[in-house]
Amino acid sequence: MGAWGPDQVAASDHGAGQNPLVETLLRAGREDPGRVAILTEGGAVTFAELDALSARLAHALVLEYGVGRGDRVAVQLPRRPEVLALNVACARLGAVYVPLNPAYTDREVRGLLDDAAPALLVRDGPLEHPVARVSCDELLGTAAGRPGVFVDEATDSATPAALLFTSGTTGRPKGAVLTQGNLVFGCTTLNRAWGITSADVVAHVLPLFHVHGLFVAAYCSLSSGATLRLLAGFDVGEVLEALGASTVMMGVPTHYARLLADERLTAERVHGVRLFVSGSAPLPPSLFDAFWTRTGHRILERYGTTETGMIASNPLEGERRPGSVGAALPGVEVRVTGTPGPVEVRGPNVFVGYWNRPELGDVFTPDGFFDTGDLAVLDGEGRLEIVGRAKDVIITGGLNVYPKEVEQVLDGLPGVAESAVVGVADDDLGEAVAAAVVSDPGAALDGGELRVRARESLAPFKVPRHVVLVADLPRNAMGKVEKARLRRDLGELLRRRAAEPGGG
Ligand code: MCA
Repeated sequence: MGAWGPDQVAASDHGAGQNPLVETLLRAGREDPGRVAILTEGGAVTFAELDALSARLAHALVLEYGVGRGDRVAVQLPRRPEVLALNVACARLGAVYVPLNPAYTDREVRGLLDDAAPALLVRDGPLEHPVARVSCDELLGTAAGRPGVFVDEATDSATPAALLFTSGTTGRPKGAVLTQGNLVFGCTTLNRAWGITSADVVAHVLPLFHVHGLFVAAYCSLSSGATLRLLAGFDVGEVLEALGASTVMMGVPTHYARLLADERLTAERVHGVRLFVSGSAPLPPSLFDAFWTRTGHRILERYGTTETGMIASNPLEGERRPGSVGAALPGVEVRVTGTPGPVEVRGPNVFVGYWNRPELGDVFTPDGFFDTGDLAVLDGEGRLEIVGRAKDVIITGGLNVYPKEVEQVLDGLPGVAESAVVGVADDDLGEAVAAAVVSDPGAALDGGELRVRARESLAPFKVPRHVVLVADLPRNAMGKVEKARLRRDLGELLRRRAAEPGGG
């Protein structure tokens, strides 16, 4: 298998009167419904309220918008507790949740909607697209008068639950189909591995449209009956304040670098926190060490991908090694052939295929492993060290950017003959997107102007931070752009520029 589409979704098995995802997410809360599930600046949502709101939303989705089992529901909303209720509502219907980054441009969203063909888009602003659309407040208004209980669609672990787009090396995003089973396995496994219980308060600073923020941080919290402290964004002062009353934080290395850059981060301030988790991008050992020295905490680094959820983790008890992402999680099989070799994964965490992409063929090995595209060394004790990527991807602030997608946009701008995009080292973001651009003969290009024009087509995090105009691109004898050399040359140039007086 490997290509998924509407036919497969409709044909997936009906379960025996159960819905594993809804039961997993709401079970702990139902045991103590008065407990706070989500805490925001605006107030608290109890588990009973979350349960009832998700039921009302499920009624509204069916009755007003005709959403049924297998239908996609695209959601492009800012972080607010109702987004989690909407996600649970989709699970109640056996529908497929399609989260979209609010920072995407309309061009990007239209492309994803054409592919996902959702029954409904929940988004606050207008959009030129034939899809049925409703704003979050309108949907909540419609849901308000409905019953707070709902007979959940019977599903099973094979029922598709989410479609998450990851950009690809060709520049065309691919939708990874994750099942209810993938998501249930993911959060229950992590809760055991990291000891998350109803006694925890999880400081939540991540986007709610990626695996990390939604299926790891939020799902671990909800499914264990913990309290999710949903912060408005990543304001260091507010995060430090929240950490004073939290027990767990999950973040990307940029979050930890930003906390460290603030002298208010002290051991006393985070004395109630028992666990800091990092993922989505490599955690530099220097950052691990500096955080440990300042706070006494050894950040727990773990590793995963959109297609596989979480794969490996450093231990809760025992040695957390800088530079290592730890051992395979229980129930997950990891295979690395070679030193280094590609990380291949098999298990209940692994997605079922890409949406509507039969041309990709079977994306699994004959014995059912998925190649993550990362390169690693597996040591004698089963610990993984990620040493590189086979895929041409830049990880900036925990977000993946595929150079091809950016190059296609730059190449389409007037006056641009060609471009090449690479990641360069960046203290804050880990890597920053940088572009080398060759102009058409006679064209007078300006880097700042190119960034503005690129921004019209690309979400801001994909827009190159650095645009360098060059006479030509470094190529090998075959005429292929030498990305490694370009990365080195651009890195050096940018470092020199930053060191000049007034640079930076
Ligand atoms: C924001 N900007 C960025 C990034 N984020 N530029 C490059 N890379 C980024 N990651 C841009 C904004 O568009 C803006 O540009 C300027 O930087 C400042 O924006 P601001 O909103 O203030 O940024 P921020 O709030 O400081 O965001 C930085 C951030 C954020 C907090 C690190 O990027 C973030 O939340 N990252 C986490 C991503 C994540 O959850 N990844 C998980 C996916 P301008 O000034 O031009 O407007 S991966 C995953 O799920 C896998 C499976 C896993 O293992 O976890």
